[in-house]
Amino acid sequence: MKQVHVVAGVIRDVRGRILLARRTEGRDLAGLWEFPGGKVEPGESPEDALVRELREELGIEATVGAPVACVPLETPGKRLLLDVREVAFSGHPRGLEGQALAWVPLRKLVDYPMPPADLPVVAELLLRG
Ligand code: 9L3
Ligand code: MG
Repeated sequence: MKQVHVVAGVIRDVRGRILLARRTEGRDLAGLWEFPGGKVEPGESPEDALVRELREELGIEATVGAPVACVPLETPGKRLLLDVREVAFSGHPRGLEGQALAWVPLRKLVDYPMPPADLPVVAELLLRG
């Protein structure tokens, strides 16, 4: 079975709100809100992949911090591992691939429909408070 290693960031503004990105039409899980990130490429470290993805998708310069959650998920076609890290950044996030962005207070994260792999991440963030 295909193994997919995905990295994503918890990106916070000065008010503590968290950045979500909406997956665009024509991709899997279109319309759902996710922690921004993407696939680790062969030979790439998870940290380098996250910095690259956030530069490509949001135009920010990220510094990868502490682990938040690591979520294994098996779907009919593939085995996914979602590795989520805290991220510090410089710059102003923009949806460079046409995706909508939202800054969401911690307690409102549950109002945003998300891919299954992102839900345990929300649970972990809520536990931490
Ligand atoms: N995925 C789930 N949650 C996330 C991210 C960034 C990605 N926070 C899933 C969606 C896809 C797979 O990982 O099934 C690969 O992501 P992408 O390369 O399509 O963004
Ligand atoms: Mg992506």
